[in-house]
Amino acid sequence: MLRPDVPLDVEALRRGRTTACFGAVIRYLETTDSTNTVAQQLARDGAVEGTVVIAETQTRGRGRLGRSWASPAFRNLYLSIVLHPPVAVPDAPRLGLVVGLATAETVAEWTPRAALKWPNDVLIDGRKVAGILMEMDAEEDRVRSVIAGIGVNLNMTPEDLPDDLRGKAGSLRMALGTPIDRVAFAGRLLARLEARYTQCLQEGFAALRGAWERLSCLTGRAVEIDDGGRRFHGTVCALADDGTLQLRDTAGRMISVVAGEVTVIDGYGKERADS
Ligand code: BT5
Repeated sequence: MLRPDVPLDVEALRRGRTTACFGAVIRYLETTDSTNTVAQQLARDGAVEGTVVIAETQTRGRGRLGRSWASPAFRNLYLSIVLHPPVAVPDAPRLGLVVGLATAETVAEWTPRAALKWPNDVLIDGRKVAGILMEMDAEEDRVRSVIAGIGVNLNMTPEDLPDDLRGKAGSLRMALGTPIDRVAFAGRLLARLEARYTQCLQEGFAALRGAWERLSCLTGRAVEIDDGGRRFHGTVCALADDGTLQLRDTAGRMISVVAGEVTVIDGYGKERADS
């Protein structure tokens, strides 16, 4: 049985670190409003790249567009990482896809049923198990910092789920039927994040596109995408080298979507073409 209140062994995480930079500094908090807010403050105070904030629970865990992130204590992973990417402001949003890929690849170490839903949700059997919140601090054309906030539902049980998330959210434990070692997961996540982030900076996002596509559960699916004003309908063809989603609409025209909420018209069915 999972004991409900066992803190994450942050010393074991530090000792087992396999990265050069990510997680060299870890700020561990039992409770906070949002790990992204703490990381933003640390970045403003000069925190080095790879500084990590982890909390056992968040009182105001954030999703995108003012949405909230359910953060029950001692169950899951709520982690933010300070980045100082040497990229132009318009290129920074693509890093969200990189963080999503690394997160999905980590989940895939535990289950081959892991899938990516553009832009960066991680699903198992159509249920969301991880979400990413990227927040940038920029001045004119210079990126000062980007905070990558990652929430992964590791040991959450059905009883931990708020009513509105039932049927929509899941956890690795719910999917696999066994408790998940949070230290092992966090260690692998930091390793994969550092590897993919470094690769993206050195080789460009296009080098990661194939890996992203292989985990995507959207390719070939009929979707509706709301970009906050317009609605696009079409079939997902591919992810472009610049991170935009390529749709073919009913008239056969190709559309590039930069950002938005995706609804899959006929459900997920089979998660990935190869699973
Ligand atoms: C996200 O937003 O998916 C980004 C979530 C990022 C959370 C991390 S935790 C560490 C760091 N600190 C923070 O304060 N945030 C980051 P979005 O795509 O807008 O999805 C939000 C929606 O997901 C909500 O409106 C719910 O429908 C659903 N949701 C909320 N909590 C969830 C959970 N624990 N698991 C699965 N789905 C959830």
